[in-house]
Amino acid sequence: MSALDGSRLWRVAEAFHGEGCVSAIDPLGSGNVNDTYLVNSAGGLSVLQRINTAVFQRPELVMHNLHQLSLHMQRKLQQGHPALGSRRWEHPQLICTRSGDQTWHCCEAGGFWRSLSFIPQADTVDVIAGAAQARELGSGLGVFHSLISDLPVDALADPLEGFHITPLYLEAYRRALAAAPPPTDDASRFCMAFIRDREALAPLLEEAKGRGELPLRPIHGDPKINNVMLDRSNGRAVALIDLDTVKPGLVHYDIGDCLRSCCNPLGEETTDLNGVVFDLPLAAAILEGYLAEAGALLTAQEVALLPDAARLISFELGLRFFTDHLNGNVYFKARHPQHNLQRALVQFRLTASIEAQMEPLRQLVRRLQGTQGQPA
Ligand code: GN1
Ligand code: MG
Repeated sequence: MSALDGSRLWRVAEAFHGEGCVSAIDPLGSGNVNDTYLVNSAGGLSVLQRINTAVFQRPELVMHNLHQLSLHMQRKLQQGHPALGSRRWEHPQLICTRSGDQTWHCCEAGGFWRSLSFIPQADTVDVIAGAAQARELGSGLGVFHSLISDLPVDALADPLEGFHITPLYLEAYRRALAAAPPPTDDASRFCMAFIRDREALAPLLEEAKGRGELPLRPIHGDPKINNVMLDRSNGRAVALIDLDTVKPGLVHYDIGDCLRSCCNPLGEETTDLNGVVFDLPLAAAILEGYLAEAGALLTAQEVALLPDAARLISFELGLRFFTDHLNGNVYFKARHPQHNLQRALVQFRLTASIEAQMEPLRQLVRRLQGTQGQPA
């Protein structure tokens, strides 16, 4: 996406907040797909985002889902919900444009924009601080799943077809490889060999879904570590943000993404490949937190495949990053030409570390399943 010059960006913000009412606009967060800004206006702080329409080719479907989710969450927060207890919980609300009550604004000079309420007194982290935080990150995802568990999947559109369908990423990788002479550098050759050795792994979740063993549920789609907001006063999870990928899917995509992003203590942007490990005690804390909130929703078959999900979603993200590297960095924002290759190597190291600990991870899940009582 091309950058938007300052005065145009200002006019986009004014479309939501009124002419002359915006006092500051600053870049926010570290998202790999959309552009995000913190806007200070007469109404206070808000979050302005340009949806990447090369990725979300039908952004109106994203907005449809956000609206459905928002109505659902408003009801839940008004009625109260057992998952919340004394926990503060917030949901980003859509802010309408000044002219008409559209929840988005199309700017001729650049794209599809929307504005969301800002969650105050809360922060995100890119790298995990320890087991207590891991437990909260898992709890946050569990609370979110619990709150949306009765949002009917047919109320949600599919704004990103093929998202988390690993065999389709494998096909896209093969197309990218076929489009140009194969790279010969050591890092790329490592990635190609790593993928070749694990091709058979790709359909694991989709085949279980096809056999009717795993139900479609409403999911977040992208609950990585920095999409969970933590209350500044007590560190408790207070909101899930970045809701563009909310759609019907498998809980495994979410739990796998949470595990792969939280249990990699160096974070996904590290360049210290030798230091990349999957930290099992952190995984224990995340799963304890998650299952305490949402364990009762899951079937025994779903729980049994959680270790495989951690492995597969790490592998899948490595495959996605490497494919994007081969394609010339057209999907994930890259700060330098080797950035997505570097990110792929991190995810493959992480996958290998998970593989080396598969048996203890399975034992951990069995132990937690036992302490949860028998799921449905
Ligand atoms: C992208 O945009 P962001 O950073 O929230 C991607 C996720 C990846 C993540 C890896 C729509 O998320 O699937 O896991 O990068 N989002 C989309 O950091 O592809
Ligand atoms: Mg995202």
